[in-house]
Amino acid sequence: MSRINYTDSIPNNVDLSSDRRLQRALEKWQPAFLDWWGDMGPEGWQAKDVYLRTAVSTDKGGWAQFGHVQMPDYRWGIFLSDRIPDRKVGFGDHMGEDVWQEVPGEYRNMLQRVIVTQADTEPASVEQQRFLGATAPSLYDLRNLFQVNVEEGRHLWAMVYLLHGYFGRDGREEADELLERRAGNEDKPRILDAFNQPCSDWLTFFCFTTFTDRDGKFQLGALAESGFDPLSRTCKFMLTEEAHHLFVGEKGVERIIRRSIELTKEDPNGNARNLGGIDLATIQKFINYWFSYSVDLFGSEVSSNAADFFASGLKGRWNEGKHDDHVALDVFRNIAHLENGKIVDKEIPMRNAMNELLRDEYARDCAKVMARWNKAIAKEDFPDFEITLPNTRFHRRQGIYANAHFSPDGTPISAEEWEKKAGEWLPSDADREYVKSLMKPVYEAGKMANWIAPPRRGINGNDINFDYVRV
Ligand code: BYC
Ligand code: FE
Ligand code: FE
Repeated sequence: MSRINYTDSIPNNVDLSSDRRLQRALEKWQPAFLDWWGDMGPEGWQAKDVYLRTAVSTDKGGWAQFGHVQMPDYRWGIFLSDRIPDRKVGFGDHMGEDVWQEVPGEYRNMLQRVIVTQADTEPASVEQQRFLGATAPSLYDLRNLFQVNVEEGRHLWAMVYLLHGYFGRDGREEADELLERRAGNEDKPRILDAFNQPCSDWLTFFCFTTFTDRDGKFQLGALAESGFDPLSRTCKFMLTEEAHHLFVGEKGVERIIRRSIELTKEDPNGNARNLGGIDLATIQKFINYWFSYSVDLFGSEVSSNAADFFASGLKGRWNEGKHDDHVALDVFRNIAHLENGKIVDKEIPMRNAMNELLRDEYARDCAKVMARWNKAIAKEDFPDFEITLPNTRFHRRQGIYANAHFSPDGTPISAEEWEKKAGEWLPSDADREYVKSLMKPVYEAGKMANWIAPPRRGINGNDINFDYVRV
């Protein structure tokens, strides 16, 4: 099962050719996808050879094959992790029952909405990143951008397979609409806020792949627990691709930090900007911005939707298997609420707090990234500076903190104080302009833009000066 069939027009490991109707429906969607990719995918690079990895199987280890391909020839397809025999629903009201191979009728709408929401983020991110190829700091980075882009395209395929395969005509209509909404478009925006924010410079790209792709890691992890088996299996394989996106983000920011420190030390006034770098204060602001937009993606702290997702067995917790109690009834957790200007804990039924539980896991993982960045800073022998993660209450537009103001440490503050301080905490227009002014392409193999340190090693055992993209 796990080996992928590349002779079909749509590569797959789901024996697609045995279901002619589904195959035909997907083959009709395929040209629409390719048109969308042509219009909204990486601008200006479609006819260049890019060193990309393609999945050859879904087995652990060694699933990827590397080679130069032009992006429109990338073999997007449908790759699910192997079915686990006798798998049971692992949580919620159906705990212990056989997992579903077809959509359970009573949960059809809910399940479709979750799949559409997940699906919508994938093409959105490609749209947000489509102009970055014009300003890549190196061929190595350019290749990584395109790798992320083609895989987000594949993630769209993963979800469209579910919509076409299990939701009939409604699913096919949703699949069409996924190609019609546009990131940042006022009339037909993408569903979730973070996916309508501009991503027009590389510091933003690396923060996005660190923090927003990391929401993907945790949402996919929760959906990999799903009692709807096809969703679980497809999310499991998506997670293996996701790991590279997180690597690109984390190492990208780290390289900008390292270079920033070098330039700070070199400049007599200790300001990296004087030598064409990005100062650490600005990097911190971008981190604050993307962390806060990404914590919004977990939805409200108190959510009946989340309770329903869990109860129905459609969306579990992170590492559900590690919990002792998989039913989560008659248990509570405290969630900090703002009341009359003060933070007070309130007991919330656990199922209604599922978004917050997942956000906690996410924030813990982000804190580990900060620790690794701070270790890199320490290695550069640069005392007295640490990157910090803002509190999850800071700068929120979703959930129970959305209509109030908090400092980065989570303290409630007045609207006036927010107005005064926001410029110290979040990128100002001038900061964005400055960062944008540095974005000049470097297309010579092995060379790096001045504001970023080289990576420690290349991709797939190749040198840094390998021709990752043939310009
Ligand atoms: N922006 O109870 P609430 C990825 C809506 S990233 C706008 O608070 P719920 C990727 C919500 O939809 C992973 N709207 O939240 C990363 C609801 O609207 P409706 C994406 C928002 O429903 C990088 C209303 O507010 N995957 O893969 O418990 C590159 C109240 O809902 C937002 C998923 O998200 C927001 N930030 O949970 C490429 C997994 N937050 O329904 C790819 C699937 C909430 O009343 N999605 N709303 O009209 C879900 O599980 C849930 O929909 C959410 C929201 C966790 C997002
Ligand atoms: Fe994705
Ligand atoms: Fe991703």
